[in-house]
Amino acid sequence: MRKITEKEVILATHNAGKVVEMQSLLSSFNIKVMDATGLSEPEENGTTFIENAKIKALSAAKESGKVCIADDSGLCVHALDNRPGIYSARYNEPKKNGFMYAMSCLNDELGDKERSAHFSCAIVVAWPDGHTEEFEGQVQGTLCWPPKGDHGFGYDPMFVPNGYTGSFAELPAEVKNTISHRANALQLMISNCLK
Ligand code: ITT
Repeated sequence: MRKITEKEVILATHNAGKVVEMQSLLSSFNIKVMDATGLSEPEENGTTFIENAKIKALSAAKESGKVCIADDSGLCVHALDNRPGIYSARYNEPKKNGFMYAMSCLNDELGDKERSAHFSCAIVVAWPDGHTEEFEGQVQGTLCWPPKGDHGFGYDPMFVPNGYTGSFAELPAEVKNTISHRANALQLMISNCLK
């Protein structure tokens, strides 16, 4: 497993919610964490979270010449064969119509089917020479309706993690950053590549 020995890394994401969480999770390490401003957004044409995270991390590493960390994540609803999954950012075009609309469509599609779901996150570290390290994390929960809370981002207001009564958008950021799919994947990356 290759370690990150460089003093700077780039978070290869254009999602502001992910940047906030990843910066917080990496804040205790002696590395400068930079955002992806100015870097292009490659087409995410992979078929898994890992493949898409690899596409984003490698594209950013080659373009910037620096170590890059990418996240590909999404909500997998069990009664819908794990959809929207890797298509979560494109499900009913939340970037155009807003996440309230996407969540409402998801709730309608689910109807009275069973409401268990998980978030999945792939974290890929890529170096400019093409080397990559790959990690995955998940968190299990249930979808609620109506959505509740105003923290976090994306589908957080309708996701209640197992063992809690509040949604990810109601729980304090410190709690989400301890139990989330992203926290689990990043902790694996930290143990293997930073410590
Ligand atoms: P980048 O590709 O630039 O990182 P993106 O938003 O397009 O940004 P993805 O392709 O990985 O990222 O899509 C992830 C989708 O899943 C997106 O719609 C998120 O809102 C949603 N998602 C991922 N993690 C989430 C979380 O912790 N809470 C709520 N929604 C989440």
